[in-house]
Amino acid sequence: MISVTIDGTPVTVPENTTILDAAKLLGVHIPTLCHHEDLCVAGNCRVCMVEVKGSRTLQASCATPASDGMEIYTNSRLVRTARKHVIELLLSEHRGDCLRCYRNGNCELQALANEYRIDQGVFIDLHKEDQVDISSPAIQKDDSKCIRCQRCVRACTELQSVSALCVAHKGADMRITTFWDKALAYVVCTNCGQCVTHCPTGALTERNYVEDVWDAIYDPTKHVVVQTAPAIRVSIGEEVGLEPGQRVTKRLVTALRRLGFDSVLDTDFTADLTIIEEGNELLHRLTKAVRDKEDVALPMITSCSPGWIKYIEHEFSNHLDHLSTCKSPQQMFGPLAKTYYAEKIGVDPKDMVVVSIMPCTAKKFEAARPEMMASGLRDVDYVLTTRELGLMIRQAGIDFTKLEEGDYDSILGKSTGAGAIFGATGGVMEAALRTAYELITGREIPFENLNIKPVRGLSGVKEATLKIEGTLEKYKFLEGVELKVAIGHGLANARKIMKQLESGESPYHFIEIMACPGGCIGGGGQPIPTTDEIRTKRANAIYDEDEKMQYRKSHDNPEIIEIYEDFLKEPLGHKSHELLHTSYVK
Ligand code: HC1
Repeated sequence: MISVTIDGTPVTVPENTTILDAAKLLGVHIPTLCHHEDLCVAGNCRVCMVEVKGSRTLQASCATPASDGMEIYTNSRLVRTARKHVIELLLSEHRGDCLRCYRNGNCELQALANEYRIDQGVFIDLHKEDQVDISSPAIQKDDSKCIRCQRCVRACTELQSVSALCVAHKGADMRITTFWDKALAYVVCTNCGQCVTHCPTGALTERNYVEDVWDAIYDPTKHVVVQTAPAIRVSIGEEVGLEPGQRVTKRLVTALRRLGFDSVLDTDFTADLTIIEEGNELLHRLTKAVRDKEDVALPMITSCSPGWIKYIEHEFSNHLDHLSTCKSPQQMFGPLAKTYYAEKIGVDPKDMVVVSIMPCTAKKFEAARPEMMASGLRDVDYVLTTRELGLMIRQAGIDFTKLEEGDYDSILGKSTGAGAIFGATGGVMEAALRTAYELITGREIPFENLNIKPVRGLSGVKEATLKIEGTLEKYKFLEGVELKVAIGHGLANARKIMKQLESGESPYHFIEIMACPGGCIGGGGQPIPTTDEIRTKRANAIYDEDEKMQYRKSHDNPEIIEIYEDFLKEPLGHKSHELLHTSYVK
């Protein structure tokens, strides 16, 4: 441990603690822009400068370790003046159309300019042409608002191992760009949106479809169906002023009705459906491999996360046969809404508009993929992020705290705890194991074993082994098999898992991969900020939701039973293949 004084107050901290973190321990806030706790130190914005006694220059507190006996001043005249100049310089290169900016009110640069009362300045437009890249259906990049802090570049490289964004040129010409300066739609971007959630300003945002959705709602000829992703119910609260980690499912339903959606339905329902289809697919592959000794692609890997799908298509396209052919729950919902549900409620599918509320920017890209037209129409018309839904709720003047509770419509509205936990890393695996156990053994999983703890939490790659015992007669060939599973979240972890698979050393039968750190609760469309502390609160809320549900296993969902009896007939059957399964692009 070492001792330092900060603004005259002594504090003891572990060795190698940065000045920034030492100050935090003491409750002293030092402003930063390039720093983000998810990312490595950059030290390039210089906003966090502090004075250290005996040092000739001011020091970047995020990049300077405290040393024993250091005397640090975070708020001296020198520091304040220098900090103010840095903010002025950043503002001089930043298009300050704050009133029209999507991040107005949630922009770190705006907050600092306000705090330091920067009331005049000159904007030097460094990037006159092609400032706004709207080539991607998911993400928008506006260089005129970029402060070159490189948080996006680090998120893309460190968290996601994608490196679609990079730094080019030097000095005043320096900019954040892509390989050969191509538009986002034409590079290896996975649309995951981690650049967006790590951007301090409005330089990177999701493509916003709020007005299109309002138009659909106001159109009396349209029946507008909304589906809500598992993670939304534990994060939308943050967009309307609640603390992270609040479960607001029933109020969310009421808010959506108040906004004017005609049918309020749930992606958790199709998450349950995914478990049935994917669980049977896994059993089918295991049967071929273990009983029939056929050469079949194992491990099978989940396919719910569209950022992950784009990543494997770009980076490991020789291994696409390992992906489950199941569409994601979002894309299972779309064609079911425009066929089965449309018929049930007597609406012409052409007059139906399907809107998804997702914690994910890549879902916008997924919905726009040409193969996602199993209903004969575009299956999902618009995808809004949690942030966009928050905006609609605020625009409509809805006070979330005063909303009464509501229930989802039926059918495609009922779900189980297994569907809910899809939103956290490890959740798909846990849901699948709950169902697989009962499918294989014909016995009910003991209540105390419903929470499968080894697959939970924020470790980058998690693994578990389950010995299969006491099988039904038809699965006798699986008796004694040790089922090995792994879970990865964040594409840098996906790369590790895929490298192992590529080298022929993957010991697993089944792998879950989610593109974003923490899974969908940490998705690129989630409230900003998102940090590990917030991810943990959202995940805990998801598990709490699960424990409070009437049903906790997908195969117990009465609406799932009904849709098979009524329409799909059997898992992996003809209708399922037509509507619920897909193939991938090399
Ligand atoms: Fe997800 Fe999924 S869990 S991918 O993380 O499988 O986005 O929440 O909706 O489709 O259900 C996201 C979340 C979401 C799908 C489901």
